[in-house]
Amino acid sequence: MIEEKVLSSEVLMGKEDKYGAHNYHPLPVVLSKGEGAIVWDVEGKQYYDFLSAYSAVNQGHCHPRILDALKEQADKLTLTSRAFYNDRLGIYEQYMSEYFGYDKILPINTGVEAVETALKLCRKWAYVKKGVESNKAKIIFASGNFHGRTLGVISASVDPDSTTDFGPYMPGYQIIPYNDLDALEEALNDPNVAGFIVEPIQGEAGVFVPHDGYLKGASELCKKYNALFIADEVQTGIARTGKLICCEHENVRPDILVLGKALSGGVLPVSAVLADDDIMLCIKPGEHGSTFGGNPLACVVAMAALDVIKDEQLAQNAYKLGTLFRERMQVLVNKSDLVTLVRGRGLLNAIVINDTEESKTAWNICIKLRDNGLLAKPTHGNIIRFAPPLVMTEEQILECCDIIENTILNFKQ
Ligand code: IF1
Repeated sequence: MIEEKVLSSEVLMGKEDKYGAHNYHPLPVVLSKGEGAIVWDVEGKQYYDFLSAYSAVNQGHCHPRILDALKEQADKLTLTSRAFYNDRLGIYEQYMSEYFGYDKILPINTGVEAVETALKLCRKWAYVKKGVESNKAKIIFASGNFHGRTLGVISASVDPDSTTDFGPYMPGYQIIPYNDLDALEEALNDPNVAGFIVEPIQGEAGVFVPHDGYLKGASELCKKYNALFIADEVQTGIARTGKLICCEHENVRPDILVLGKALSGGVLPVSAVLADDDIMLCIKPGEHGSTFGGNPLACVVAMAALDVIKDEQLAQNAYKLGTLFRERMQVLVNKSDLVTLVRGRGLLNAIVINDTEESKTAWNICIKLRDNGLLAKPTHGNIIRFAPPLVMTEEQILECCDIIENTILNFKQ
């Protein structure tokens, strides 16, 4: 056990550099405490968290109701494996079925595991129900997607950082342009197509919001061609965009719904795939699973996390504060040559910096934002994503708008 004396940010970053894989390039800040929308570094400086662990702490850091649920269950039973039943899973499954309006849930752990589960379920449905010839099932993806880091999903990526030197790739995939219903209809016109998976807003790609009607159109085209519409709501779900799930903005009900991240309020990995019986029951006992999937700890944490979403009306808050935030950012766009546009829904937003993807401008702006007490990080080069916890108050979001505006207006390379 390493002695618990307080180590400086420099020492701790040095340890990560020396002993940790170099698969990240974090902003140079070392966090040690979080509460609500605020985090503190090891030197005690406080920041507004405008990334929310990529939308995993929608309920705010260390939400007391979620932690209480975790602590109470941790003293009883944490993991049984699915070799046996446990006294939390059935209750959780009913809770999720009623909360999201699907017959069944397949509980899993990380977002990418849930995406992989959805892809397997979609293929299984294609063979068992649609009658696609064995090993001929095709799944359509949107270019610019981010569904996680496994070989199964990077095989659908067009981002060289995700794909270079990780081949060979998964067969049976087709990648079409995002936000293009003609391209989708052309791809769907193939009897081997099992389904289409899409992020209702492409988060990592730079918070790309598709045109109004895209999700509705995509869902209707999938129905027309007897293919499954799969929504990857790992990042856009759980109230992040101002609705419980982002598809609700267009009254779309995905055939398969994929959830993760804030499903646990950022307390531990909990993800889920939801579908109705005619799809979900295509997978039989022994055909899919995971050691931790549906563990009692995850069940109670997720129910508490979703209770918080509902009881604190976080979707409504995200909708209201997101509108306010984009209005303030639009003022900044009009004032500053450095920011060319703002886009997003609810509290999933981004600004585009007026420089090349390869430039360090967005990164350097995030360093200044850090110095001014707000943590954010560029996604793809010149785009800065702003995704604070949904528990923010109006006063806090206005203070953060001031921080962003002052940083941008006083920014010098
Ligand atoms: C990292 C990105 C965001 C996701 C969507 C599935 C997953 C993710 C729409 C997989 C995960 C995370 C992964 C994390 C950073 C973050 C991320 F920058 F990588 F792309 F949010 F945009 N579907 N996104 O956004 O979920 O397996 O990670 O639980 O890899 O650093 P996971």
